Amino acid sequence: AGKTMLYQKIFSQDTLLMQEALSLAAQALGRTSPNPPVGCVIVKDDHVIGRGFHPKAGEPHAEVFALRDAGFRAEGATAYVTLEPCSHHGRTPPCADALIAAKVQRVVIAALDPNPLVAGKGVQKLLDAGIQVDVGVLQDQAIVQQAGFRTRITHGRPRVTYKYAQSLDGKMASQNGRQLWLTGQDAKRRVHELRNQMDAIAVGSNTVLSDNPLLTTRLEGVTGTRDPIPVIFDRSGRVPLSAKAMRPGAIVVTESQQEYPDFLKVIRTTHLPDVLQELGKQGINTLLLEGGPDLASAFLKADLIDDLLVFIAPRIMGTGRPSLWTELEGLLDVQELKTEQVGKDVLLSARIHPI
Ligand code: AOF
Ligand code: ZN
Repeated sequence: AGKTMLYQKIFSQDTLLMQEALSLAAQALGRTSPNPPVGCVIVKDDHVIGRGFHPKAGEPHAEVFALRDAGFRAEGATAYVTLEPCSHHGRTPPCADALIAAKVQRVVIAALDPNPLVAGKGVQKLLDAGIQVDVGVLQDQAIVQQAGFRTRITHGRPRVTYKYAQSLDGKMASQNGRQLWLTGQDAKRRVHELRNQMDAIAVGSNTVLSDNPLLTTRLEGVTGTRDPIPVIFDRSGRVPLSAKAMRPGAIVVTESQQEYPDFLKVIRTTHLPDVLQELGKQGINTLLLEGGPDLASAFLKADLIDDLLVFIAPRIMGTGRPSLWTELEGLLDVQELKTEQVGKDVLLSARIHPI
């Protein structure tokens, strides 16, 4: 019994410290692409002596910030990292080498790095240097946090989350196709929190032409927010440059041969698998699909929706257009269906593709 209790104590301490590393990583969600969000905590004699997270691609990795914070005290300490320390020379030197040089005694890792440049080689480097390595603490949470990066590394495209709101009777827009605002303030805030963490946001030309959306992050009382990159699906080039979403850095996806100013990026195909591969090449890890039922149905038909976030408003619309209308062969089962109350609305989340 004594042994079991000791094990549980150590185990729960690992969990708690990895939780802190995950919270650090979360501060940079939506800011690190094409890199993953990563957090690191360095612990000695039950005290946290160093904290760090990867703030942005090109900047040092999480481990380096945490080691700098800990200084010489890192010798003999334990490092908790949410992703396997890298073993390669990328924009920065290998973190595994930095941990070895700092003489840490043990490294606890939440999840291995799927990047073929790393993929187990980081762990091997640490083991070869005589460091104790434990992998898998809060692995599921880490994988969810790194979902976009992991999808891009393994499939070459961003992870796609289709977010929409529907009435209690499953309608999204009125009969004439106009989108109505269905949900309450809390849901709206949640959507802006989401935009703050997603790399890019996809909309169709119908949405842009009828609503002229800003597609920015607006969170009252929150500083340091950032806007996702608009990805405007405009097959025949109908959206005018005066549309608010056509801001510098926006991506236009079109079959039209018209010229666009240099402040826009243009993808000259609307074949969805190709478009998404191109977005992946541009380093986009996460794509929030907000585009209305036409665009979303095309994504679904191409099997390119990974996750669903569905706000259900406590209102009935009667006649109207459903949120998805594409023809499927049989039923499409989703995984991990969860519910959450958000103000007066209900938020359903589900995965179509596992991470
Ligand atoms: C880590 N710690 O905090 C992050 C890692 O070009 P670089 O040098 O920034 O390397 C990017 C790759 O490093 C990225 O694709 C992923 O495999 C890993 N990210 N690794 O040890 C970190 N952000
Ligand atoms: Zn690294």
